[in-house]
Amino acid sequence: MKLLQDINSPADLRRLEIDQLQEVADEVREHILETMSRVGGHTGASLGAVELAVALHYAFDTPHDRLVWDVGHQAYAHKILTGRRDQLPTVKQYGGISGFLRRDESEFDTFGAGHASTSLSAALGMAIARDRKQEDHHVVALIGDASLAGGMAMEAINQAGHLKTRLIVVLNDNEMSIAPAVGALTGYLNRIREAHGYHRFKDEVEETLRAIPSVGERLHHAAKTVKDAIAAAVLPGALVNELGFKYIGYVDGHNVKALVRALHEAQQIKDGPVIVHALTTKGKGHPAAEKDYYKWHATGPFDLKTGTPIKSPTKAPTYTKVFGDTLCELMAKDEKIVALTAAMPDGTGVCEALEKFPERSFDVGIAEQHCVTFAAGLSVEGLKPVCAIYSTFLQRAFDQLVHDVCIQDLNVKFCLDRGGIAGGDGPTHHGLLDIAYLRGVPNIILMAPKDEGEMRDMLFTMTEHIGPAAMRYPRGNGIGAPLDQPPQLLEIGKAELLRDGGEVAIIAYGSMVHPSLQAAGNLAREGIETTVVNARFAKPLDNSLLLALARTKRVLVTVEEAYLAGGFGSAVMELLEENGLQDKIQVVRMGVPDRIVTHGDAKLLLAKYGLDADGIYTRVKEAIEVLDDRRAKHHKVIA
Ligand SMILES: Cc1ncc(C[n+]2csc(CCOP(=O)(O)OP(=O)(O)O)c2C)c(N)n1
Repeated sequence: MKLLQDINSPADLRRLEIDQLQEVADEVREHILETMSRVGGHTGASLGAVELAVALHYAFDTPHDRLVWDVGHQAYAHKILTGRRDQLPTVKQYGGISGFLRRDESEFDTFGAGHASTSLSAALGMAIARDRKQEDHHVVALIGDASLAGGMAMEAINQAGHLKTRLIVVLNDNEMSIAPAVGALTGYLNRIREAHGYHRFKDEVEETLRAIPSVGERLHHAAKTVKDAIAAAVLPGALVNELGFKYIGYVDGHNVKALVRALHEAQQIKDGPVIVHALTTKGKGHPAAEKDYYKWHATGPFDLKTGTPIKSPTKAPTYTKVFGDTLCELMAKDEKIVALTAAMPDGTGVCEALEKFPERSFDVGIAEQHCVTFAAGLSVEGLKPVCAIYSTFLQRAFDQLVHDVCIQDLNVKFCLDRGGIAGGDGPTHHGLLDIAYLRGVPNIILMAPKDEGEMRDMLFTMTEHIGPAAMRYPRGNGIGAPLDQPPQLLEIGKAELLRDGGEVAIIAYGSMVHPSLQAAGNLAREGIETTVVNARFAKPLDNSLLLALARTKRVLVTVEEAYLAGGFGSAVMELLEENGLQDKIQVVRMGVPDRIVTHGDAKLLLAKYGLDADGIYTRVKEAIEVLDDRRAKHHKVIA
């Protein structure tokens, strides 16, 4: 690290000569590669945006000029250049720096991110605010080609073009989402890339014509009209100009000098928005990453030389994998099932269905809202769409879920991966709200399996049920449940009594069932019996079992990997209140309190909120102590 060691802020970078920037970029790339090989992270995405980060911080007076990153997963170089170089090894870890952008982490993170396609709207808002306050800084948004196709980004382009606001959009075009980018916009951007040949041809023709003595200039002029017609057909002007954007491009996104030049050019455009189109390669700088950039979007630790992943010992399959396999198993038997993902084929396990059943599997791109209403359309015509969307990303499509699916009681299934604490990805990616945001919607049924084996049963049950249904399951590995039985049909709204006895009943939902059983086992070893129920459904609840327990036990402990407000425990309390039992029984609700949960190892975070066997054990013991105290006081009074 010759230059980088002295760069502690973009101001240091800006003191360098432009000719030194490529060296800085190389050092940044090396630092990212070396660090990611040890700790893992969004390696490929960040390697592709190194020169962009260097050029942006060089050409703009950040943080005075506002730089807004879309998603933020590709911003490691930005972090390195803005004072977080030495903290990079802590990325995504508890107490370390975020894997995305956070306003409270750095003044250079002008807008928090994690979900895609937000940067243009936020940047446009900042630009309008600047104009209102009569200030004079630049506002720059950097967005990937897949995120540009997201609905919000399109809506922002529409407004920016209409308002003619001074705004600079830098397009980081690598032809990739996490998976290969899909959709018509991708085709359009490809056409621009393909126009590379046209650019060269155009320059060559111009030179040749000019070179003809005496008539050269005239011929050149005549050819211009023809050339413009070709340009309008091939180049981005047709779309971009009509939407009110100026276009600069395309630029080699790994040539810092060329990028700086293009950004300086963009700074001159004061009368409206401009788009700088940079072509980049995901995973740039590591042969393995450049070759297999799909897998390298994000990585775990890897061998720095070969790029081979350093694998942890094999564990039980992930919920995602079991979901993907079971979905294919069911699709083979039921031709009406359609598999849908919104740009997360691998993340959700839908990749297998896309391969095996390409005619009825769809990756709709970063378009969760569209995905849900598209599914509603499919279901109106008698198909059974299964939307596999992370819990956190389904938040985007809440109105579609209510307005298009549930009000019409349509047969759409929602499979919510990462339902619970997502771990290193942090606050923007935890799926802690789905129970609360889904529970109040009429017609939908909600379920969560206790393990990956029961997940198979639930997926089958959902596809057989007529009407909207959602299943949530956690990130990561299952518990090693047997997977060899054909999926069984479950009775809707029926819980499973796993253990009976004592004065306390633990009612656990989904991922919390096994820790509850462990806690009950530990209590039993001390001679304390507890009842454990696998709730299976948050809606409808198993009213008869829950009410019977409320009448016979002294304490109900509800446990869920979700926000307490509006969650599963709230549903149980509502049931008790509706049946006049609220004063009859003590309820202890365990879950995540009303605060933002940071990033870090999921196990550690769960333990922090008492959502593991030890935490449940402790809460039950506390509840029993309260009971004993009360009993002792009661006896004293009687004596
Ligand atoms: C609303 C939403 N859906 C899905 C994702 C998951 N996701 C993170 S990065 C990414 C791909 C982004 O592609 P692009 O914008 O082209 O950037 P690149 O990674 O190629 O640099 C996706 C789908 C997300 N962050 N937000």
